Amino acid sequence: MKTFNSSFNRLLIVSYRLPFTIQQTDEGPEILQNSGGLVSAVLSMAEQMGQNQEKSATKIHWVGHGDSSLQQLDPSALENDTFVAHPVFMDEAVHKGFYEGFSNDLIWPLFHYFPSYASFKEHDFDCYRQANIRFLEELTALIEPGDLVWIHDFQLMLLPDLLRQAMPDTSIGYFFHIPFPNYEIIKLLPRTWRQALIEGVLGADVVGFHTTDYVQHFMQSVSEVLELPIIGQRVVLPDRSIHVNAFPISIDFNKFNTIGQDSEVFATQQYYMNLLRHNKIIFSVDRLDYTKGIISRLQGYERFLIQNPDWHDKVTFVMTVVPSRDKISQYQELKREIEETIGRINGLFGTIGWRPIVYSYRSLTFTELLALYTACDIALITPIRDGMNLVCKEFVASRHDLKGVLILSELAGAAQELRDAIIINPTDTQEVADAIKQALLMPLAEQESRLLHMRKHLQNHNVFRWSHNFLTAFNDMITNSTDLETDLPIQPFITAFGDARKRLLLVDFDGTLAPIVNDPAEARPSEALKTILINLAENSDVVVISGRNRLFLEKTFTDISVYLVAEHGAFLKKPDQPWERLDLSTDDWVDPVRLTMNQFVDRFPGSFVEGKETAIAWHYRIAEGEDVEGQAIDLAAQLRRVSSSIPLTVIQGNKVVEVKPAKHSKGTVAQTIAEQKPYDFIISIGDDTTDEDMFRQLPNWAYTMKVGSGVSFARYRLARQQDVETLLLRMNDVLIEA
Ligand code: GDG
Repeated sequence: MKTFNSSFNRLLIVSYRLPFTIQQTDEGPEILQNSGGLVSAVLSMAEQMGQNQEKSATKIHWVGHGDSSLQQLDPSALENDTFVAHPVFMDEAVHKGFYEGFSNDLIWPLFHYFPSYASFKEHDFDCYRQANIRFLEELTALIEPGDLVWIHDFQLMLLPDLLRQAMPDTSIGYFFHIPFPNYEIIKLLPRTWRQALIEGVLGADVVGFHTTDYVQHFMQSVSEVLELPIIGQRVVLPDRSIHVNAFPISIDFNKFNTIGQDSEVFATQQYYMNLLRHNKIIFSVDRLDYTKGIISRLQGYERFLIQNPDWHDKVTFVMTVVPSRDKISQYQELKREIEETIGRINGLFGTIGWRPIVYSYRSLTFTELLALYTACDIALITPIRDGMNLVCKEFVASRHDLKGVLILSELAGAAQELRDAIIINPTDTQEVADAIKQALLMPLAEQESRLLHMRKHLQNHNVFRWSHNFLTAFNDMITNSTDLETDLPIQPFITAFGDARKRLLLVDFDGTLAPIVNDPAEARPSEALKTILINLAENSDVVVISGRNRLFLEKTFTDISVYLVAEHGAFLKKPDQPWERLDLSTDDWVDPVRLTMNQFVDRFPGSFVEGKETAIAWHYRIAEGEDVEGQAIDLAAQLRRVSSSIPLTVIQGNKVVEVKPAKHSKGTVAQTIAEQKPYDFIISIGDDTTDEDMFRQLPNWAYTMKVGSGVSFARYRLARQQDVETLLLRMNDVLIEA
């Protein structure tokens, strides 16, 4: 594995928020670094990247939104030993539409599966784009060759592609901190927005999510929205590919483990326990948000109190809600509902000496937070949806005493890792009530064993591992960027090919041997590929199997000793022999089909009809007009109704609708050829729908390969047309070595 510092010069982090607060001191303003997980992770990355470098080179540049007060500051005030802050300023109105509007009122609710809270405003999307462009302007002034730019979160989904367009050689990473929802949710976005957001993210070289579910959802959207091929963890573009994977974020385990034992934390913890008369403590802390499941948590606790009167006066729920966005009516309403519910529960069950819920609406100091993590008997973390949730990980890490129980919602990303928590569904009030009771009664030995498992996991999967894995994915991408994009097990395949005695290669032409071009007459295989085919044909039977007519194929493959199959199997030409016509059907169907197709030529300028000897095709690759794709489907439907004395096949291919007699297909001819000799190695490669007949009709041990995306009968996949050449080259090399 390459080391980080061999690949990158400086690290530039871009996130909506700068992780600093500015404090006025006697010496003037000073930046104070926040101590969040991202900052710790980034600091460790900087250390890894800059082991042998001058200190100034290892400083991390952090680009984030700055409010206008920062504009007055001297730039030197925005730098400390580790960081240089680069505030991005923008017009207040743009910021409002970008942050409060598109980010918080659309993406946040939608991506957390609250579509009814989402507000779709064109103006906000416009502001979102403008704000992303403002970030771009700041970045382009900053970037130097060799820098690694790591962009964070849902506020900056357009930025990776904007940066790729502006500075194509930049190394760009992107990490998404909230859930990526399934395609049914993404589909709610207007087409142009969803396309822009997904294309935006794909500007990066490496894209990270918290869980494999989010990765799958993203990949599904990539394939539905942009129809791009996906091979394993890569999205394949014509000129590069993007590595997409799960990198579950975590915490600085040692920090929480150590501070959990700090004397000030201990004193505060004892103070709380005394105040609460050594009752059992249930603790929760969340930002005020509808995704956090605060109301259903309260309902679960209420149900527990109703069903377990013997626990009254013996348990206290310490619920802290951290103020957030409470100027917005939806959040004000949520706050009111939370406070009413708490008031009702306390009124119903409380006594002069016992408050069932101790509620505060404020932020805790770090010491208070740690004191509550270590004082509580139960951490009750029940979001309705959460990208990861770090609070539950921090609770586990701070429990060096191996006491306490974590109750965790299955809808938090963290539930995929912390399997030894009591996992609940937060909307199931009874399940929450039962989990509270189970936790209160849990024997110490079981608490200890569950915590030990979870702590061991977090010790290994800490925030440093997260950033390390992300950077490693980067290095691997760069090292392997010219690799073949395929899911084929290459080594066994090459060995099988080299060892075979009788080999058959069946290869489609357009989109397989030759790239797709606007004018079909211009399609050509590269000279390098022709040479490979000439070499391969010396030791194997190579068949070019196409829908093209005889003349075109013969002209394209003059002097190459390959078999040619024209018009989807209607004609066969063996090396050095004349053409054989395999299809002898009547042609009473041609005229009505041509007539219908000509009507479409009139409607869509640029499209044309190609008449072959046994087939007829309408090509619309460069056709102009509305919804050509939809109209092509209509044409195919009309053509299926044409009456004829023989059965016909209507093929909807890559920008072409074609009609031919049903009797012959690439499948029938491939099967006939495959049965003529005792082949012990067969490979067939194709990209189009007609190649599916071939994949279906060849023996199931044959290596069938689909080029590009889409459903297929093929066993394997090659991502791009260029991969065909790379694969054939490797096959050729093994024969030369032998
Ligand atoms: C996004 C995703 C994902 C909370 N209250 C207080 C306080 N905190 C600290 C906690 C923790 C952090 O804030 C909250 O962690 P989350 O995991 O909820 O993270 P967010 O940044 O809100 O949200 C989330 C995360 O990104 C990371 O990718 O896990 O799913 O929504 O560190 O300790 N800290 C103090 N007082 C408080 O009252 N001092």
